[in-house]
Amino acid sequence: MPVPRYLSETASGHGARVPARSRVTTDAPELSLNGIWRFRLSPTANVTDDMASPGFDDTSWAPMPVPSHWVLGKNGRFGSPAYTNIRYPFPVDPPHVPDENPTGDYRRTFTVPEAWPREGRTLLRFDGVESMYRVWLNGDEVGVATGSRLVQEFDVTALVRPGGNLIVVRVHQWSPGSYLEDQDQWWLPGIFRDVTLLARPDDGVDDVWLRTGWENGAGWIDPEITASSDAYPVTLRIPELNVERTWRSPADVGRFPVGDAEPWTAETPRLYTVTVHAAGETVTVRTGFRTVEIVGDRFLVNGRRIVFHGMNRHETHPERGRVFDEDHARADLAMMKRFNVNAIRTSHYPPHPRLLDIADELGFWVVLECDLETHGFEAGGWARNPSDDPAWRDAYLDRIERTVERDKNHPSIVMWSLGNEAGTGANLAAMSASVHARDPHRPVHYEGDHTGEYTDVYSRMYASVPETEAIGTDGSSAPLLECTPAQGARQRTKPFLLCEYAHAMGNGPGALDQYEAVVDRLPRLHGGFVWEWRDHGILTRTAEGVPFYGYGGDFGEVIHDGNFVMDGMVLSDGRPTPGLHEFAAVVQPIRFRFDGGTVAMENRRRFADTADLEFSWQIEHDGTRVAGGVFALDAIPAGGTTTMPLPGEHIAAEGETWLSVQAALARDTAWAPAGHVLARAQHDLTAARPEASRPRPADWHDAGGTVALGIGEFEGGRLVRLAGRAVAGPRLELFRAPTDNDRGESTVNEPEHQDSAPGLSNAAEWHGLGLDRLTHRLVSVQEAPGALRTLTRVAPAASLHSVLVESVWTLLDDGRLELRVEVEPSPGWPSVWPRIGVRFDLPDDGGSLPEVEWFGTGPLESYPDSRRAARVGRFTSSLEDLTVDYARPQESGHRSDLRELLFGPVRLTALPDLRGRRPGFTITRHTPQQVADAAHPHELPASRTSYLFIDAAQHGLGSRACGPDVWPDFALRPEARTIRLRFDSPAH
Ligand code: IPT
Repeated sequence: MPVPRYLSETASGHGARVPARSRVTTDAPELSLNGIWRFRLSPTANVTDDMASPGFDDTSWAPMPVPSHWVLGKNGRFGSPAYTNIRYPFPVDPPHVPDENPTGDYRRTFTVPEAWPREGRTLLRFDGVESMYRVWLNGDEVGVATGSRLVQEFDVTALVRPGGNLIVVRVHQWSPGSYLEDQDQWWLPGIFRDVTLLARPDDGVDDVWLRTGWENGAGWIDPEITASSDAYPVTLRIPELNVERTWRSPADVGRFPVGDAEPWTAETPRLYTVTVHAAGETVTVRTGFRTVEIVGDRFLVNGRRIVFHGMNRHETHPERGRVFDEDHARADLAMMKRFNVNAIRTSHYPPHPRLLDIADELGFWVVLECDLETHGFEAGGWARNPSDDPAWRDAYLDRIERTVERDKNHPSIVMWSLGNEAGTGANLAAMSASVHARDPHRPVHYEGDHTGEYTDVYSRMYASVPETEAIGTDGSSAPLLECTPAQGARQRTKPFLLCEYAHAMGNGPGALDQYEAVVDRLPRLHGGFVWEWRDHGILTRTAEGVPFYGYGGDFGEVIHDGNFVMDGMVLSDGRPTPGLHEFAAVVQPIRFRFDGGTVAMENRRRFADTADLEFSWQIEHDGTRVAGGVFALDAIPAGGTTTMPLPGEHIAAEGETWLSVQAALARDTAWAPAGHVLARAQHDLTAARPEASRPRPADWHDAGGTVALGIGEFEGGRLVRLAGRAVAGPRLELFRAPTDNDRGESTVNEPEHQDSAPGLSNAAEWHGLGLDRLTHRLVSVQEAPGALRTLTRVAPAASLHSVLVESVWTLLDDGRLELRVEVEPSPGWPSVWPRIGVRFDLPDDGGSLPEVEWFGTGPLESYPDSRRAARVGRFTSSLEDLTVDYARPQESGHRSDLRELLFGPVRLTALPDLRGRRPGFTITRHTPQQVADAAHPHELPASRTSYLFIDAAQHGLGSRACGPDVWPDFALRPEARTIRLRFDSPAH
């Protein structure tokens, strides 16, 4: 039984395939074939097709929902999901795939209703099947198709019968099409989108394209209607605008003005319902009026330059995989709006068609990408890459045609993208030409066209901040990737965007604000799309039944790419990460500037004024609100600034005084309730006052026994109790559980980045130096009246490098206990350090886990290059919520600039050092060494101890998992540091 011929052909299909057309709402009959089908899985493609015949007995087959992926939800009964990033999970032997090719057969019967029209055609539509499938109806073959995330219709008029029908679909996991679908995601075979039977009246509207524009303050429509002459007269109506146009024949159809229309933009997503009525069918389209154009190096919508504050969005769900769920998708996009996201790149394939309706409605700039990636050829220098092989040309053209035709009516789509990481070549150029011929009103994007031969915008991924800046700078002759000087000059004549940047894997990304700053300054730069929106974790269970989100390698894959599939701004369970909060703060639509007694409020939106927002202020003394109010101001026009006087007379004599201002939604929207804060800023009003310094006690003498100082008890120089509670410490800690960025080996380093060796991760350096395994030697313990001092030498095994730590405890006149820690590294430590801090161990007091209260920054974690979302205030949190469950455990929970921390009976006050730097704190249930050893959250050992870290400094985050390392200003190099803390017990 040889495998079928189509499994080694580059063609996109055979049989009764019909050309792609727009997805619109119609009153022509439709019958959904979603539901439970019967299913059988074969391990190879060498199987007879006797199951296609009506007489075949499928009673032993299993039930299988359509849409679904057969590898999900059945505990491995039908195979498992598999994750690879770039590598093909089969031999690179195009266009062939192995005979070991999981093949799923689907069967079901359905009844064509009595009322189904006898006239006209009947089509069978598949919205998405991975990766190649062959269809039979009532025993006869209908056709074969491929293109997993692309719609395909077949003409089944001659095969469908009134009453009962049998449909059989054979799906192969691997096919020639798989070579074109090497996206960085799970391989998930099956019929995963809808299957629908469609009645097509002969006098209906086979296709409609409402090309619209908005110019000089008015809208227009230039319709293209595909219908037979029997369909005429055709009438187009927009009831809301009192528009009605009737055309007697195809020749009459043409462009006309729609004077009273309001424009559509992502900020003002004004949609109009349009009906197109023909003799045999009425279709409905939601349209918007907007014009996209490129003028010089500016990307304009309705005449104004736009900036993409975007996300790369894959279709992913922890239980359903890529199966669409409208509520989930709407919630996803509503969350994007709440976090100031204004653009989506549909990486790396067309989403379910409904997603675009939601994008039109909520308002996003969409870059709609074709289902195309051949990344696995890169390792071989792109040899045999289909993108430049004439044998694949038709397949490429077929893919882009199906992409554009289905979605061409959506106002949200402002650009077509040919695909992702497919090298370069003639077939991509041909795709671009076909889009230009078909839709001259939308530019073509493709990142891999580095020299700019066939695309309209210059696009890059993971360019560093200096490189991005150089791209945007007039007159800069800095060389551009793979470009000759002439090609570089051409690229600099185009609008620029980062189709991927700020790789959001694990804890990070850093430097979002640095990118925003250059985009803000250089108008050629049009922002970008964070990689990526969501982690792709798949909900699974350990052998003991403990649920967790699986990543590559958790499903027995032969080759896999680990947790590289967990690089989202949103965790698998839907929780936004601190990185997403940072993004929202960096791109916030209102910018505040404090100057003397005023605050200037700038509306950074391009189209919308601020009539939807309420601006307010409040003043806090040491984190407690003492005054507040609403600013009475008129709507600030798009791009405008309003300046208001600051409320003045609330500055406290003691402690800190902070003014906070914010802009919040005045009314409910489709994506957030009234009161949702879109932008905020703070201003320090604290009155300057000198800090009284303490004399250092003299008369030290050696000591060692039990010592009591205020609320502190010491044994042999070591702290053992604070306010009666068991405590151990302080102990120097230089290690943090490496973040995914710390583990990154990316060499996208600018010459400025001298801190890490190319190709060697920070984590590897830290382990090599032994920062994770420091040993301690108590050198001396000394006492003086009201004071205790220890000197400790800290160093890793086999190392000449060391750190001297002096801890001085002093009882102050007011009864508080002060600790001063001096950290002094020996000279010559190489590499950056993860942190410089001390650890206190707090074994459980037998009670429940404490709530923690602090005055400092919050509410979430922050790091030197990611702290725009952190504000000064008083916060409380459960211990559990202080850290983030990244899919792979790693450093988390550092809160910068601590002033005061309350845990149990103890109050800790943190003082600034001589340069005004305050320490940050972390409280977790695990040491960094334990966290570094766990591959999943459930692997962390049960713990009965809380660990408090007070860090004089932490290394930045960067995005080196795939992109630039930590910017030098935020890199932590070995250096002497001082930590000063005071302890008391408010209850005592
Ligand atoms: C880039 C891919 O385009 C994207 O799909 C994803 O894999 C991302 O990287 C990393 O998560 S390609 C990369 C090699 C620059």
